[in-house]
Order: sequence, then C-alpha cells, then structure tokens
Amino acid sequence: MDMQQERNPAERSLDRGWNLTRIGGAESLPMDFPGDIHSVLLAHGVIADPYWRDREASLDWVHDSEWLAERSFAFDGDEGRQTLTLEGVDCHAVVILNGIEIGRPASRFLRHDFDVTDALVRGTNQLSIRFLSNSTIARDKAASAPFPVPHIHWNNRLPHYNFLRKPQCDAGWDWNIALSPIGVHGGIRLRRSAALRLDDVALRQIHQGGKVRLELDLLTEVFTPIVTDAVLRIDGKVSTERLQLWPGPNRSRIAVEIDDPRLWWPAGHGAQDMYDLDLRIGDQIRSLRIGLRQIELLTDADDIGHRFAFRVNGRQIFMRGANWIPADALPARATPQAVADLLDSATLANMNMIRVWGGGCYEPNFFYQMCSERGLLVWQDFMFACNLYPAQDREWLDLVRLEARQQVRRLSAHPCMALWCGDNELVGAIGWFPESRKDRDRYLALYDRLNHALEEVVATECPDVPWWPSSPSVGPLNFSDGWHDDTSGDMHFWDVWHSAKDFEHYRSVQPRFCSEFGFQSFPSARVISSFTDAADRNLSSRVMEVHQRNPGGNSRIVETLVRYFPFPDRFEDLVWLSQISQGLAMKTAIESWRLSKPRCMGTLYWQLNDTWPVASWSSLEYGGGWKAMHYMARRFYAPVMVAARPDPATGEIVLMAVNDTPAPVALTVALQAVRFAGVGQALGEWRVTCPPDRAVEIARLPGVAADAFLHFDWQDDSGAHQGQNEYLPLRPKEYDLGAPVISATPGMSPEGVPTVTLTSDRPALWVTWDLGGDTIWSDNCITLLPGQPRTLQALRLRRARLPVLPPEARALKGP
Ligand code: BMA
Repeated sequence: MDMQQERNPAERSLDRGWNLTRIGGAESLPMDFPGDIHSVLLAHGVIADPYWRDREASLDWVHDSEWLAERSFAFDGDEGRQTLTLEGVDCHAVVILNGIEIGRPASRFLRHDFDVTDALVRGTNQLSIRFLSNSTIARDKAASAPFPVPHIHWNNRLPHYNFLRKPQCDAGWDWNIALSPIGVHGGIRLRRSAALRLDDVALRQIHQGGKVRLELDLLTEVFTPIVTDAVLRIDGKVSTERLQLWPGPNRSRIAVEIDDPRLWWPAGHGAQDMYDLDLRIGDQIRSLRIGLRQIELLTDADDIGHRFAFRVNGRQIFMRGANWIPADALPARATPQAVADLLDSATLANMNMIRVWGGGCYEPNFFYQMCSERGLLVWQDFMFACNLYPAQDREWLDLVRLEARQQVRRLSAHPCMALWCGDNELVGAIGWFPESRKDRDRYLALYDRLNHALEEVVATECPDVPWWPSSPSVGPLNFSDGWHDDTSGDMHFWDVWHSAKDFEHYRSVQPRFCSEFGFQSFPSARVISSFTDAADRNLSSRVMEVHQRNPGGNSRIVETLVRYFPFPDRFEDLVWLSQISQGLAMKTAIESWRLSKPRCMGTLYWQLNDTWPVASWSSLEYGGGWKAMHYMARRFYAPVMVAARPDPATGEIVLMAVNDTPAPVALTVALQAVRFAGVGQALGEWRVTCPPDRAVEIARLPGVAADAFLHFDWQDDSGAHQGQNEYLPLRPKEYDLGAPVISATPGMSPEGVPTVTLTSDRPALWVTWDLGGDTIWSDNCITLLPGQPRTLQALRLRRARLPVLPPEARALKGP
C-alpha cells in the first residue's frame, strides 16, 4: 500500500502484540499499532461509541490519563547499527527500552529515528511507550510561556492545543468532536544498517526542452566513513554515483534524465502515467512510485491585481474541488478503504483538486498515492490553523523545521502535490484576539518567524512545488484582508455563512481563486438515526445541538432556509431541505465564479467530508454518503457547463458556457421558460463554440414571466457532453410550486445495474431519490419536467455502511 515503504530486509515491524494499561487504572488490553487508544477501549467494551448522543465529554478521562503500551521482542545480537523508528506518535510520550529512556517524542507530525544499538540486549528486550497527557502538557506549556499565545477558544473545547504539534482539530473544531486521540498512527520499526542509514529522499523534477531531469537528494545518517555507490533505476535507465560519506548527517545527490517523458496529468487532461523508481545506497533500498509533471502557480500582475492560476505541463487548468479534513475523528477508522471511498466520491463529482487543510494532519502516503492515481491535485497546508503560535520558543521552532523538512521530502515523490501553503488563516487570526490586537507588531513578528522557516524548507527541499504563504493570502508579505479582497491571491469568502448574507451575495465578489466558502446542512435521516434516540430527533434537542459545533449553526441553517423555501412540517423534511438549501448556496457561488473564468481560476468549497456525524458544511456526510450538494456538485463541477447569472448593471439574465477541457467544444444550447402550472415555452436554440481559456456568453434575456423559470439543455457535436440546468429568477418560495405527484419505478438496466425512473405530473425541483443509502446514483436532486421521465442508475456502492432505512422520493412542494 505504502509506496515509500522500504524493502530493506534488515527491517522489522514491531507493530503488533502490545499490551496497554492505564497508569493508576485497572485496564489491561491487547493493542496493535498503528492504532489509537479510544478505538482499543471501544473494541474491548471499556467505552461505548463516542459519537452516540452527548457521550463525548464523559470520555475526557481518556486524554486526561497517562497510558503505558508495552511489549517484548527477541533480538539475536545482529551486527550493525539498530534504529528504532516511530512514526506519528500522538504526541507527548517517553520511549523506554530495557529500562533506558531512549527518547521523548513530542510531535505527531514527525518520524523519530532513535539509535538503540547500545540499549538492545541479546535475548528478550522490553520496549514501552508511556503516553503523557497531551491536555495537561498543553496547559502547562501555555502557563509557562513568556506572554499569552491565544488559541481559537470558540472552536476548541480543550484549551492551548496550539502549544502541541498535534492535529489542531483534535481539541474540537466548529465541526469536530473533541476526543483528543492518543496513539501511534504510523508504524514502529527496528531498522538495521551497516555503515549508513537512509532516512529521507527529496525528489525534484526539472522540465526543459521536452526532457525531465530528476534530482534526488539522499539524506543519510552515516556511522563510519565510507565510499559507496548510489544507484538509481527508472524506466530501464540506470544512474550511478560514487559517494564519499563521513559520519553524521549527509546529503548527497543523484540525477537522471528522462528523454521522452510520459507525463502525469490531472483528471480530465490526460493519463496519470507513473514510473517505478528504485534506489540503492550502501545496503539501503528505497522504492518510489513517481509521476512526471511540471506544476506552476502563476501570480503575476494583471489589470485587476495579481492572478492566481495553476499551470500543469504548460496548460492553465481551472481547479474544481473542496477542502479535506481528517477522514475520521478516530484515526484508526481512517482506513485506506474509507479514504479511497471519499476520494472516489471527489473525482465522481468532477473534482481535480483537494486542499488538505492545516488544522488536520499530513496524510499517510497511501492518501497521496490514491490522489495521484485519480488525477486529484493536492493543495497541501502546513499544519497550523486559526491560532497564534509560540514561535519565540527556539525549541518549538526547531521541531517545526524538522517536521517541515521530513514532510516536504516525504511528499516530494507524489505527482499530485501542487502547492505547499504555510497555514490556514493565521494572518487573519492576528486580528482575532485582544492580546494580538493590542500588540500586533509582536504577533506579526512571531508569525513571520514561523512562516519564513516553512518557506525556507520548501525552497531547499522541494523548490519545484510552488509555495504560498498562507490561505487566504492577498500575496507574499501582504498581511491585509484575504477574506474580502477579490483582486489578488486566494480568498476565503465566508460572508454568506458567518455573516448571514443571502446566497445572491456570492455574486458580489469575483475571487481570483476561492479556496474556502461553504454553507451548512444536516446529515441525512439515516446518519441522524445512528447517533440519536427517537426523542432527540428535533432540531433544538440537546443532542442535535451537541452534534452542531458552530455556535448558532442550527439557527443559521433554518433562518437562511426560510428565506428561500416554505417551512417544512416534518423534522425529516427539514433535514432534507437543509441539504437542498446548502446545494443551492454552493451552486450560486460556483456557477457565478466559474463563469468569470479566467478572472477566477479555481474554487475549493468548504468542506468535502466529515469526521463524525454532525451538522456541517460537508457535501459527504460521515460514512461517505452523498448529501444533496454532492450530487449537485457533480453537475456544477461538470467540465463543460452552461449556467445563467444576472447582470447587475442591466438586470438582464445572461446565459453562458464554460469549458475546462483541453480543447474548444461546440455546443447547441436549447432554452425554454417553464411555468410551474403549465408547459415549457421554447425561447431559442444557440450554437456556440466555447474555448478552454474563458467562459463565453450565449444569450441575454430581459427577463421571464413572474411564474416561470429558465431551463436549458445542451449537447456537443458528438453528443458526448450533455447536460441540463436551470435558473430561477426568483427564490423558490416565491413560486406557486403546487404539489407535484412523483412516481418512482425501480428497475434494472440491460447490464444488470439497478435503476429508478422518476416522473412527475408537473415541473418539480430537486426531486430526490433517497439520500444517505448505500447506493450512489448517477444523478439525484434533479429537475423533472412533465412528460420527461428521468432514469437514475446505481453508480456504485459505498464502502462504509450505516443502518439502512427504506428509500423514499421527495420533491419540493408549495406550502
Ligand atoms: C474556515 C476553516 C475552518 C472552519 C471553517 C468553518 O475558515 O479554515 O477553520 O472550520 O472556516 O468555520
């Protein structure tokens, strides 16, 4: 699974066969790593499901305690140096071998390499990891800091996690439960080496004149002076370098040129060609699976400000995507299957980029491998979010430098890597706290110490992947408001959700690249039933409020929804309508910004997934089920899309097309005005050619009858790109929607794929066939016109399963 796994025969896993006890407690349980302690307690019935109702806070004793993991192993007194490597220790711990303290891990984001040659004994060895209480350490560190370093206390139930190198959302976030998991999330290995140990490989690729020069920096720890060969093999080519190495850390370079490269392309632009690369230095071996691509971030000045556009292999590509948060609040549940399921859903919704947000974690190698295989580019934040950080502390900053070096080197092999970004929202955060508002100079200087350290690491370790200082950022060394400047840089546009503006307000800005914007909804009735008792299934119940982490969030969902829709009678209808409302919000934003291409060159909505069952901005609910918005995303992220938006200057409705494929497309677009009480009236048919570099105007309409909406269908010359869309000049509740009679007929395609055919006796909006079930459908939440049945096909089954309720068809009805 892991493409950077070493095939070194002198390596031995110590992952399995541990025993876990609580210091001062009675628990004694078997445990394997990678793993987290909550999951072990759960598997053995010591605790019950942490996601159930309001159980969360009753489990605080787990992260307030100290835990001891112990195992023994036999050692036959091998020759050479022995290194104990631990990855992802979460996070403060003491490692003891045969009674000797060999290290104190203090960061989940580091790989620790402890030389244990002198601590090992022939025969049976005792290894233990004592996990300290991260919550206690965070409080102690904050108390001993020379001045306050504030954290985002309205998101964090557990305080001062900005002093820990641990996922910041482990302390609670405005969508996350605060469990603060403990464990080892990578692996534990004993590595034998002779004269040298290969620790990291940093790869860079230089594309020039149709060739690619690969340069690999080999980071070794050398024990005895040695002259040795480094040998690199790729695509039938062998490159050898004779090296003279001296004791201590060494950095050596080996290069190779690929004459006729098969390029790796993002989804929709070509194949995801990959190469196997094998490396040997001394007795150390490393295998990488790499891809060849040139990635650039264009930020040069234009007559608006500064653009923000990605260019891959010489081609500017509009980025359609979403923000990624950890796959589960319990790390042991973020399995390769669960992650693959979420990433498949991303590509099925026509995404080509995801942003690994800075309040979570650097993901494991399999994640980046899966993104590379799917053509999903990764915008990678360094793991800092929404807090101020103690960068005055030399020791802390050194730990961060080490983390950055290791992570940048590790991820340098993956062709999906498109950007290294310094952090999430740290520039804005300087203005959020009384302390930093009062003394902005001090906290800005602190910020720059951290940010500059990260920038230097990217420049030395992986200069061919672009660097961006922060998200949002107006530009390098520009500390102004990235939430409201739509002329330069990347933007986080939160005024609709956080400032309760109308959905139409999205059209008031034209970001160069919008890397965050979102609107909340409730998860499906199925997911709600997985964490509630029947009596909790009420919007204002305590349990529903515990599963909403943004203060006032449930009210915001409802008060915005009622501006657009009639108030629903039943709780289940409210839950469904919240998803339609969320989809309408994102459709309004994304269509408008895609239509402003090339001014805008990317939209990443907040957020793709959930870490537990919660009301949130996600389009995929916990367990991977598609909310209504994800089906809509599959349409509003279609590479070729036709949509309409109002011209604020003239009041006209402008019909436009956008094409993100590599070549121009010829479209025939048929437009009709549809009255809810009657039939459609054809308004015309247009043939347009849409180039890939900008959106084009198709037609302008002065308006439509007050009881009508616009419906358009399009096809290309070969019929390959087809779609339909609608534009409602008024809000849905301002129409007399009537009460459509929908019939749903399940069936089977000739190939044996389940189908369902939906019909309606009158125009019906957002007709939904079942949400939150195991089946992902080809489409859903669709517009039906009378006499035009539509058949949905089962696309695939989800990998994670939740309790199954019978499917049901819903449509928007009048009051
Ligand atoms: C953004 C993110 C997260 C947060 C989201 C919703 O700014 O960076 O911190 O979860 O807003 O409030």
